[in-house]
Amino acid sequence: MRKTKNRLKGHELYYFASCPFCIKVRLALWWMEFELPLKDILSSSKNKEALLMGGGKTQVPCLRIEHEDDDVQWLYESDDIIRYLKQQLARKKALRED
Ligand SMILES: N[C@@H](CCC(=O)N[C@@H](CS)C(=O)NCC(=O)O)C(=O)O
Repeated sequence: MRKTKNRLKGHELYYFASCPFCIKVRLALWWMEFELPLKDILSSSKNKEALLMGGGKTQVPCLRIEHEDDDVQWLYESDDIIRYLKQQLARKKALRED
């Protein structure tokens, strides 16, 4: 297994282990070598409550994104999350090449 290199600050992934859409997103995270806190909503009612209160529904996967202006975004839909992660990876690569 490759070593995790890219720490995603201000991001959390709400998920549960057997959810296929969550597995898809976690695989993408692994491929992109991103590291971020994982919030299991089945093993923790506190995590489930935070997702419901913040995002408005308990659907997973959901990526909580804390923007630099402290605005918080709750991004649902595995395809949208993966698209966002790809953008972040491209951004990080561009910054490294500067
Ligand atoms: N289209 C969504 C489907 C996500 C989905 O169906 N998640 C299920 C778990 S596998 C879920 O959270 N269901 C419970 C709910 O919607 O509250 C995606 O691609 O992320």
